[in-house]
Amino acid sequence: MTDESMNDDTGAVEDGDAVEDGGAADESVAVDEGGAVVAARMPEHPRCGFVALVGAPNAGKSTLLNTLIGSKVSIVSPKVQTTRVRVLGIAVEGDAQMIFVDTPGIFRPKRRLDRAMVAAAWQGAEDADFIGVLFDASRRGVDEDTRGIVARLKEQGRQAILILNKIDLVRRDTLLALTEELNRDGVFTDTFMISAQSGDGVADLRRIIAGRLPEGPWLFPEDQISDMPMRLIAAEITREKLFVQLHQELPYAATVETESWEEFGNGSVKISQVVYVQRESQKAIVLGKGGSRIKRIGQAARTELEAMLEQRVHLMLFVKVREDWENDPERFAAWGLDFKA
Ligand SMILES: Nc1nc2c(ncn2[C@@H]2O[C@H](COP(=O)(O)OP(=O)(O)OP(=O)(O)O)[C@@H](O)[C@H]2O)c(=O)[nH]1
Ligand SMILES: [Mg+2]
Repeated sequence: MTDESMNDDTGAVEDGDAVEDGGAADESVAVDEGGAVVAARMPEHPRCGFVALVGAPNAGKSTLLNTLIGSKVSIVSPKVQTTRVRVLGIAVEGDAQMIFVDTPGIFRPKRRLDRAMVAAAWQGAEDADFIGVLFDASRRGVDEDTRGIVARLKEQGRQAILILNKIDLVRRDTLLALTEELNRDGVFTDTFMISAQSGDGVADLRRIIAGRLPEGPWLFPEDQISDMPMRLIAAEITREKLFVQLHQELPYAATVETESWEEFGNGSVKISQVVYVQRESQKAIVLGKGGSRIKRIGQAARTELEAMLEQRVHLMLFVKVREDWENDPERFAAWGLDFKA
């Protein structure tokens, strides 16, 4: 069965053990009955809220999330449809705890996975106290996907702020024309012009958002920056390296899952992950000559994981063919996506 095919070229050995629970690395939050965080610093008049970042694919939502919280929690790539799941990034500004929700790009879905991603993005917006719509200002004009987002917000009677991103790439007069065009529907209360990459304008954006969140207790400890379990973050990091190092269509045919997570007494950790592809030919591409490609991907992922976890990481990557992973309910469940969306 191609399903079970293992790759030995990577130098990785499977230990054959049952999948370990990576729970040791998962963050948990202590909450009292009212749902508020206990034993954390809490200002006298706390404010707290969910801020959804939505927009067309590639607008820079994940880059902005990372810049807003000052740490990388969401993966970024030059390709569209990088983000597949809803990612939370948490930051404190003054008395306010801002819980930013990075969402998959919103576009016209074709495949089942696309539908689930777009549904997750809208769910993120619906649950939020505050919505920021990102637009890549370096595009030639306003695209259909962004028009659709603005129209739907208008239909729902929801207000949002407009965030024109990538201003490092455009001239000022273009920005003014875009601002005018996108504000015609009266959906946006404010327009911000930023560069998520350089950080230009991001501090102002943060301050304004913090000031507008509703009063309420903080929901996470002050130093927590995400709610994503480490196993998932680790898989996402490897997927980012796949996206960046493999070109053409292949990235969309691949997905990564963390199978086991084993902490050792000497402070190191062994993480085993499976890269699922849809065909044997794709497996060969991911492996590269003599396993050289997967090795480079693994090295890049390990370097980033070590910096993030501040411990030594042994990363084992296996490549398996699973023809229909895109339509496998189990994969969707692992990402928190709705299979029936
Ligand atoms: N020049 C420039 N590039 C940016 C900026 N913000 C993001 N990018 C680049 O735009 C590309 C897409 O960024 P992402 O953050 O992955 O975009 P996204 O909206 O999360 O994309 P999806 O998850 O696919 O919907 C990456 O190559 C980023 O480096 C910016 O302010 N300036
Ligand atoms: Mg993204």
